[in-house]
Order: sequence, then C-alpha cells, then structure tokens
Amino acid sequence: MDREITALREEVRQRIQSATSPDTIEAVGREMLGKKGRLTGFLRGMGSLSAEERPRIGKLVNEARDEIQALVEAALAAFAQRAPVDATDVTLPGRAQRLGGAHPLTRTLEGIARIFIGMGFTIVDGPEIEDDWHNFTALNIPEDHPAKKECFRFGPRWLLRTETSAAQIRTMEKQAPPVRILCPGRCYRPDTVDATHMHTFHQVEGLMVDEGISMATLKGVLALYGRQAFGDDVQMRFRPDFFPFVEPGAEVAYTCHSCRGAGCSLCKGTGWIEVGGAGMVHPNVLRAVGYDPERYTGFAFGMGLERMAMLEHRIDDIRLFLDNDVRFLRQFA
Ligand code: 2NL
Repeated sequence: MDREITALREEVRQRIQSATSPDTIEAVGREMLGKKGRLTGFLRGMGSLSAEERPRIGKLVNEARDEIQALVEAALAAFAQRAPVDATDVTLPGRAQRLGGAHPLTRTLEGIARIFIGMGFTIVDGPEIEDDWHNFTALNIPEDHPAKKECFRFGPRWLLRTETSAAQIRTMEKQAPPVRILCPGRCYRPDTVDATHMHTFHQVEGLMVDEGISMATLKGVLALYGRQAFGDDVQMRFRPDFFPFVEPGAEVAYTCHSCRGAGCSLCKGTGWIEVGGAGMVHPNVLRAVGYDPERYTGFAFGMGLERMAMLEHRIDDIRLFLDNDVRFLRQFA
C-alpha cells in the first residue's frame, strides 16, 4: 500500500504538470479526491489493516491528500494568473484600412460618358457573346471580309463581340428613331499581344439616328465633346477613312492637349491626337435593322477606351489595364 500511495502522488504530479487547461486539473483532483476517488479508496480499504498498520497508513493517505489538494490549487491559481493567448491589447493602434477605388478605365469612361449624357445620349449595353449577324452582317461587313476571321468563335454562329456596334444594332432593332445612345463595353480580338494590342479591350461607340441628321451634326457633336474633354481652345480634324458600316467615313483627331498643337512626345511631334473613327451610318446598316434610309439618317463614332486612358495618364502599355496589379491601379484611385 505504501508503494501504491507513493506512485499515485507521482502520477498526480506529472499529470498536473502537463495539464493544458484548468478543466484537466480539476478532473485530476476529482479522480483522486472525489467520493469514489482513487485516494479515497485507500481510506475505505483501511478496515482490513492491522491496528499497528492503520495509523501509519492513515497518516500517509492524509499527507497524499494534502499534497494533491495543494498541487491542484496551485496549478489552478497559476492558470488564473496567465493572460489568455487571444487577449486584445486595447493599447495597440488600429490597423489602417485601405480604401479601394475605381479602375482607371472606369474613370476615363465616366469622364467621356458625362459629356455625352450632357448632350442627351443614353448609355446602352449589350451581350459580349454575339452572333455573326449582329457583329458583322448587319454592319455591312461582307462575308469574305478578313475581320470575320479575326475573332474568337464558338462555332459558325456565336463569337465574342469584336466591337460594341453589335449592341447598337440590337438597340435599333428594338427601338424606332430618334436614337441617341453611347455604347461602352468589352470587346475581344485574337491580336498578338504587345504594348498597344490586347486580346481583351474596351470600346466606346456612339450612335445618333433621326430625320435630318447630317455630317454637320456629327462634326458639331464631336467638336462639343472635344472642347469639354480637352479644353475650349481645342481644334478638331476630320480626314477621310473607310469603315464598311459608314459612308462617308472619317478619322477623328484633336489638337494635342499636352502641347496644344506645337508638337511633343505625346502627339509624336504632329500636334494632333487621333482618338477614333466616325461617319454617316451606311444605308445598308439602316435597312438591316428595319429603318427606312430615305427617311432616316444617322452618324456613328467609335473610340478605344484604353487608348483614351493611355493618352490621359501617359500610360505606355495596354496590358497594365488587365493585369490588376494594385501597384498600378492604386495610382489612379
Ligand atoms: C474606331 C472607329 C467606328 C462606328 C465605329 C458604327 C456603329 C454602327 C453603325 C455605324 Cl451601329 N458605325 N460605329 C463607325 C465608325 C467608326 O469606330 O476607330 N473605333 C475604335
């Protein structure tokens, strides 16, 4: 019995030392000292001892009980003193919260859209997965045109739109003139990627169709846009250009907003910045959407949103817009 009591004391010492929670310590206390506890069991078994043995063993059990009780209490007190691991240090300064911001393309688009909204244009969107008819056929693009091969196709009918004109065709199909819409959106072309070409890019196209719309209306609207976008003293230049969906077609440029026409690195010394193309909507396009070209005329224009943002911020690589590297994006937020 002596040895058993000594072993029990040793076991308690070890278990309390390795205990990781107050609950475990209390459990050890109950296991030893409770009503049916292992140490209490020795007291019950004392009836079978001789009269000489009884006081000696009784003393041993009492000593063991006192030690276990003291160990349990000391260990519990130590736990109570220890700071909880997840405690909050209320004296630490708070973590700074970083504010997000709009993507530079979004900001450039907002600047363009605000000007056209001011002239009565409505913003319209369309699907990025288009069919051959809306993306090409309705736009007077012939079946053998190379552009029809320069696109991401899902089959003979479906493709990723290569321009936002398709959304404008859809608007005209649904709505009779007058039409005055601005169509910004994501477009896709399988171009070889470099600093100025990206497979995924954005266009902003505008369309105005009504009775009596002329090349003069087009020049008036784009001159007004130029003045509001680049300043009152800006000059606009129209040069003949060809797009299958317009006739006549023009390339549109403004005097460089950086050097005011004197020539600098932004305009490559020419004094002019080309921002896009425009023209009078081709009668075949009007017919394709069910408009009578004898009654209605219209103009359309298109510009590349990335190019506009690159000119605005002197960004030299179009790929940055899709990288979503915060070190780039943060500079515009
Ligand atoms: C450019 C040139 C252009 C159009 C887009 C258009 C749309 C319809 C009908 C006729 Cl629905 N035309 N869009 C017209 C001329 C030029 O874009 O350089 N874009 C980046």
